[in-house]
Amino acid sequence: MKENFKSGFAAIIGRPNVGKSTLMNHLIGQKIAITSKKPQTTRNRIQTVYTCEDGQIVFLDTPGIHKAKNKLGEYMVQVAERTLKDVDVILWLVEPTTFIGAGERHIAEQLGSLHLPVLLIINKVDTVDREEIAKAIDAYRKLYPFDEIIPVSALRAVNTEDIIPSILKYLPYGPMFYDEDTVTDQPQRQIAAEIIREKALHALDAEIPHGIAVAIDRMKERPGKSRLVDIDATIICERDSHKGIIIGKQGSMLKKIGSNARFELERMLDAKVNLKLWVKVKKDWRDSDFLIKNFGYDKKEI
Ligand SMILES: Nc1nc2c(ncn2[C@@H]2O[C@H](COP(=O)(O)OP(=O)(O)OP(=O)(O)O)[C@@H](O)[C@H]2O)c(=O)[nH]1
Ligand SMILES: [Mg+2]
Repeated sequence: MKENFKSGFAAIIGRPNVGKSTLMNHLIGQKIAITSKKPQTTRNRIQTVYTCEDGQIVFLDTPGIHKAKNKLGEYMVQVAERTLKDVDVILWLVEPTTFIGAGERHIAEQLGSLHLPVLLIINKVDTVDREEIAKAIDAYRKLYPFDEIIPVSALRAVNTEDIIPSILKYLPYGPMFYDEDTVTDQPQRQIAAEIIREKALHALDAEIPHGIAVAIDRMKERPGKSRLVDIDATIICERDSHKGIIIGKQGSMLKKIGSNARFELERMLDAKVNLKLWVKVKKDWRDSDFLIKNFGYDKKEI
């Protein structure tokens, strides 16, 4: 390890759907956090590790900061806002627009009291022309005294190579927190549940995806020469009518979610996967303290 090795924590924050999880996966070179075009995909803090010759960055991907409409939403916003307090540098991701709304102002206010280095990452520059990027930079410059402003496209890997060196500038000198092979400390069961939830998010329309959770009931490798893992999981939804849609005509929707999830689970586990999915209704679970905790969103662990 180099004598002037740096290490520290970098929070990735921003409004829902701006591309936080896409960027984190891209920077560490592996898909750990699930992503989707629907807002409020990430529900927990997701920790990953990037190690290079010059340092180690522990990334903390967070749920999008939004106006919560239920207890799960409140939990998600708390996760994001508390993450800000224990890091060395903040990456604030935004869309490439000049529109700065109440949501952005709310984030800027919180950052003001922290006195931490803040890098503004203007993401999705592939969707606009150069002029609009320049206008967005100007608009945000007026909002907050950013240490750096980096326009990128996380999806198309444009200009993202500037991010790691910029983060390292603001980290203190220090030893590794994790050994250099570590990519994440998320338990495999949790990643498996998230993969299933992602496939459900992709397959389902409209309001239903927001109201689902996934619980892994069993995940066990069978003894034998060739690797085979049995996974039993339950998709929890909020209404009987949603259950019907998730199962689909003669089970077609559930089959689609299952086969898409199995494909990715097999890649992750490097084993054959025997996946069984069930669907259960827990009425308005997102407003029950007991149930949200039960499905892995525990306020005490924030
Ligand atoms: N065109 C374009 N789309 C992007 C880019 N980065 C992310 N996206 C898309 O934006 C959508 C949201 O991405 P996520 O990474 O899930 O966003 P997020 O900020 O983590 O969202 P939440 O977890 O809901 O807060 C997905 O459909 C991504 O493919 C980009 O650079 N360009
Ligand atoms: Mg996300």
